Amino acid sequence: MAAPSTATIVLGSQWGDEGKGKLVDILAQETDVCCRCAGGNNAGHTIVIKDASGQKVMYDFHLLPSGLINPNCVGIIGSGVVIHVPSFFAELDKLQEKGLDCTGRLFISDRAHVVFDFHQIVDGLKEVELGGKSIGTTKKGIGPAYSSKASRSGMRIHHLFNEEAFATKFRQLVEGRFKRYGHFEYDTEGEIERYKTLAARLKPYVTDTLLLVNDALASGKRVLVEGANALMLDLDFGTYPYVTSSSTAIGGVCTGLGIAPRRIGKVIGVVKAYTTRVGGGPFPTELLDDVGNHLQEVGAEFGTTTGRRRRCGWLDLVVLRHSMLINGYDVLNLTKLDVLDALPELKVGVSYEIDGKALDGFPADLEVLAKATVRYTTLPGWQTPITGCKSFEELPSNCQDYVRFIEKELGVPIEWIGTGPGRDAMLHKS
Ligand code: 2SA
Ligand code: GDP
Ligand code: MG
Repeated sequence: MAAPSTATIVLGSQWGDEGKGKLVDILAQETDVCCRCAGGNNAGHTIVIKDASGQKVMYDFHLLPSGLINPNCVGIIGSGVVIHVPSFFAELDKLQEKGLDCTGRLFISDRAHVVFDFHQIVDGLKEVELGGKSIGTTKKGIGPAYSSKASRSGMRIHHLFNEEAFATKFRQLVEGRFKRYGHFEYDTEGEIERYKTLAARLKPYVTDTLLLVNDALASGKRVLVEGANALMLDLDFGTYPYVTSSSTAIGGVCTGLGIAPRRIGKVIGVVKAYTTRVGGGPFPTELLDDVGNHLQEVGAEFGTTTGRRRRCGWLDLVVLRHSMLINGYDVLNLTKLDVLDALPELKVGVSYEIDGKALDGFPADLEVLAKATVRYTTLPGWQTPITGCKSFEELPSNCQDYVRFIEKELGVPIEWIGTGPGRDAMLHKS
């Protein structure tokens, strides 16, 4: 029997949309099992590949692991994920239409929590209550579903299979929301009926994934974990309250899959060559000028799930050091370097200062953060397209210097460099 293996972990290091999906798809070509451990269908992972006839095909994954593009890869949705069952099927059907059959190779944890439509309605109502201080959520019901989980009133996937108990609990949950938010339009009995059909369709996918993933590791299978959202959106370590409601950091891998820390292998941080954020909340290196618009347009920075315009700014090393401290990246994947091609000079945020004194870490208190100014280092641009480059050495020297500067500042090697959206636009730097 093969020696036990460890899982390779891909995590977002900034505020999300670094290009995790693309790396996961590439790594999944050599992977047996690909897992999601946190978040829900708020996530959006875009993958651009060429089919056998050379036609461009785009996939957008939300709840399902991106590794499923490899037809031999098994997908696992772990207990830390929150699942909106109709969206799960919508995504599955869309993949099927594109010729990707997941039958028999996709499994959902029976311990995962369910996101109901009323969670999504409540998500919208909470945002309205917050007024000008709204989080800018995806309105997918993620926060309210994790709230139900934490307050021990949520429903897990296994609850869907006990019709009578489900109906009673479901009515109680909806009544609770009516008490809190006033009566909103909701067909409670219709939903209970709908979930009978959904549960029957869901049954073949549901299992104790805890055993599945641990068996895979014990038997030496190659296991890949796809992080969702990113470190700065982590419930504990992100810019709270402008965060998502799950543990997007390395800890969420253990709690969201039920694997021991010693089963964690290589941890890969995905770093966009600049910074973006979608939704509300602080963004110290944000550019509200033509350069910001340039990054947004050239980088096609629109939300994969909601289509919202993403805010753009310079690379922020304070964010990345904070991220590195918590996730302990072994290597990095620097993505979207090509988006910087046309810029004559590039700034990189190197420290935050208050009254001329550099802060030690990333501040917990957003009021402190608001008082800080960013100190930048300026590097020359390369003003040459890099998408066709096939090796690190082929990159213009200013571009190589930008990469080396980041490596040196963070003290972590950059193993891959993204030079375009396609699967083939990824350099492996030795
Ligand atoms: P939520 O819906 O409760 O998780 O929102 C809370 C905050 O988390 C942010 N968030 C995201 N940020 C970046 N990308 C995400 N996925 C989509 C994408 C986003 C989209 O891939 O583009 O399509 O808009 C994502 N999901 C959640 C969110 O903006 C809030 O700031
Ligand atoms: P994720 O949430 O981290 O998986 O990232 P998203 O898929 O939400 O957003 C990243 C976007 O950038 C997607 O549209 C990708 O196709 C695209 N992308 C990924 N890597 C690169 C790259 O190196 N260059 C360019 N130009 N686009 C990239
Ligand atoms: Mg995304």
